[in-house]
Amino acid sequence: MTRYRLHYFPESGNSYKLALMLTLCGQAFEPVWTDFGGGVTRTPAWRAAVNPMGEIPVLEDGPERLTQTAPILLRLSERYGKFGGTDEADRFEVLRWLFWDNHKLTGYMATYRYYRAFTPSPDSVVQAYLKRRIDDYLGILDTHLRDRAFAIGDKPTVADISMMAYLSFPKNEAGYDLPVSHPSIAAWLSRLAALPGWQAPYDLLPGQRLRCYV
Ligand SMILES: N[C@@H](CCC(=O)N[C@@H](CS)C(=O)NCC(=O)O)C(=O)O
Repeated sequence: MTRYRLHYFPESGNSYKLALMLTLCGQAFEPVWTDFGGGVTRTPAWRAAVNPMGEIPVLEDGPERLTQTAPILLRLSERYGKFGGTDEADRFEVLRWLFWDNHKLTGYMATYRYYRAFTPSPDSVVQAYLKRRIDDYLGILDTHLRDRAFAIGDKPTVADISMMAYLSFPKNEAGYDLPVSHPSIAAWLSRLAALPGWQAPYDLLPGQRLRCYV
């Protein structure tokens, strides 16, 4: 029996962050598919029983129920001595990029992709607004990665795992052809995908999928 149970849905890049981190640390987890599309995370019963913040993912770590991917990634990094950087300056950078990812890259990419691919009739003005934001963030990341192998120096950290998640889904969903539009990001994704044990999102997160409209 594994100590970890991951409440997830397959399209959730935030769930993929934790599934990938556990896998890269050689840890098994029990997947707990959640009917996000059916609205279960909005119900008072689910919020009372699983996560009062109403969000996926939730990681059960033995008797504890953990939410928010950034602190969970940091806990796992410390526990397994992996992907944490080497010194205090690295750790500051890891936090800096994790905060940026949660607020900007993941925050907008998750919203944009969901709206574009998994919403029946997206409003074109709203979609264009979200795309302008995400274009800016992808540009920032591409520039940062132009002269470094990973987000912080020459070794992968949890900041890479966090930032790569939403960029690792099939390209029709967000609509970016990254090798063409953001070559430094595409090269960085290839380096991460070469890590021993790496798996693609839908391989790590099985089960019933949301209807995709693109
Ligand atoms: N900062 C959170 C974000 C979690 C999140 O936004 N999850 C999405 C699914 S991937 C969600 O449950 N959204 C529900 C909502 O925004 O109402 C984390 O890192 O865990």
